[in-house]
Amino acid sequence: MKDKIISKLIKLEEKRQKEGVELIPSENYASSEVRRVLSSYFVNKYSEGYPKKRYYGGNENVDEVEIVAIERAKKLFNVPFANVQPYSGSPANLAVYLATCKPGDVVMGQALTAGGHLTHGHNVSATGIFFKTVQYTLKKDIDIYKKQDLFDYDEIRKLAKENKPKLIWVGATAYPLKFNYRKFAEIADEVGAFLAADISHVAGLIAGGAHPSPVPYAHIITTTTHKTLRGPRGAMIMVTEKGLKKDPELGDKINKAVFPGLQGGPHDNQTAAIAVALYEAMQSSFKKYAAQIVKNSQILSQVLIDGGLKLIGGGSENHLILADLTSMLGPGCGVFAQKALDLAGITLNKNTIPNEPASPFYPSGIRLGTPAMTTRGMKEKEMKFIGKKILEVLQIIKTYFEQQGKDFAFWNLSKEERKEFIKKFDKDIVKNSQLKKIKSEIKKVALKFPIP
Ligand code: DSN
Repeated sequence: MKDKIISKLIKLEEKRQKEGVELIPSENYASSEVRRVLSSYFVNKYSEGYPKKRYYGGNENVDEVEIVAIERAKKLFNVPFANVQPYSGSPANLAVYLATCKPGDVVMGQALTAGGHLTHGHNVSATGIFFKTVQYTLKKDIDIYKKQDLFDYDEIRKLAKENKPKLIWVGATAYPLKFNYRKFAEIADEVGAFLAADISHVAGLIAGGAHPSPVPYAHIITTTTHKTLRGPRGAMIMVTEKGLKKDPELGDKINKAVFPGLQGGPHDNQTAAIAVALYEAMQSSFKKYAAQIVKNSQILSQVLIDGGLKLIGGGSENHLILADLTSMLGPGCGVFAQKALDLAGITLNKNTIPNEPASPFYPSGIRLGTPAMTTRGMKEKEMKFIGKKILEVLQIIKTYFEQQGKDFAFWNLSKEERKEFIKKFDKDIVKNSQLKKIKSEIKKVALKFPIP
């Protein structure tokens, strides 16, 4: 490659990915076929419009690609309509608003701090700026570390009846348990709202039969294609039979919202890669993959619980684990775990926990998951190893905190002191010899499980 700068960065990223353990639950490794298709000649084409109705010529192959992708999506998820053009999850969700609501209409979704997504109506998102949003949270005054449905359906119903939303979202980015789509549908039906299920996180599990499907209950389903579904970055919007019954024009409205409502030319290379990912998800091996993701998540959860960590929902029923670090490190300390684990070659993200005692800027939890490492072939033995290493890293942070004095508590520091303390932590922790040792252990194991 002539561009030495980018070439070097690609090599460094390849090394980082190969030598590390990837636990960000929304990430995965696309197959080499999917990656190859992304750089195919389809990258060069413009094709505004839909199959057989394009604004430019030369789309005879693109048309076939898009038709194949649509048909595979419909078959895999058992729906009568699919649009495969959204550039990614956020524009897909915005298209749903455009198709079902007018600016200023009331919409309802799960609060970001309770595990929801920005595009489900958060006030900094366009969805919260152009629409009147009502946000529901999780149950309060319960033992959130016990396995139980954490949604407060009475409260959600009350909010829906009071505010009469046009659109209700179900789906999250940080919820470790299965969704009861039926209960959300009952509420949406009672107030005449569209129910949109954002299955971005669990789409691969649904496709592989390891999570219930919202198809009988929701009117609209959105999903990214690069998380558990293991495709390229991208998204799809589907309409169910129930959705078409509520509004026979819903598919057309979704199409118009995506193009020309929000987007220009679809990324045809991405559409082709989505088609390949859907083909892969239709194979019987994908069922095994989906089941193994959940199994791995449960094993990893148990190791963390046995090591003294408190997990939201008492463990995991899907691909995702949300751990509360307050009892181990105090409130606001997710950032230290993320940083130290990064140095140890384990990637995950800091995250708010339900009833967050600190703040979204300094969340008290970490979010991790198993889709990526399951793709690399890891199973029970490796999950136990990774869980043990995570606990060791957390212990290193705990010891570091103890060295700051017996009354030290990060969350008691002033705003300025917090920033200074993080800088000091960054400088000190990078020299920690135990972390360096863990990183080499992680690398040794990671290299045994190649990236596709
Ligand atoms: N960024 C995604 C996630 O990590 O869950 C959501 O958009």
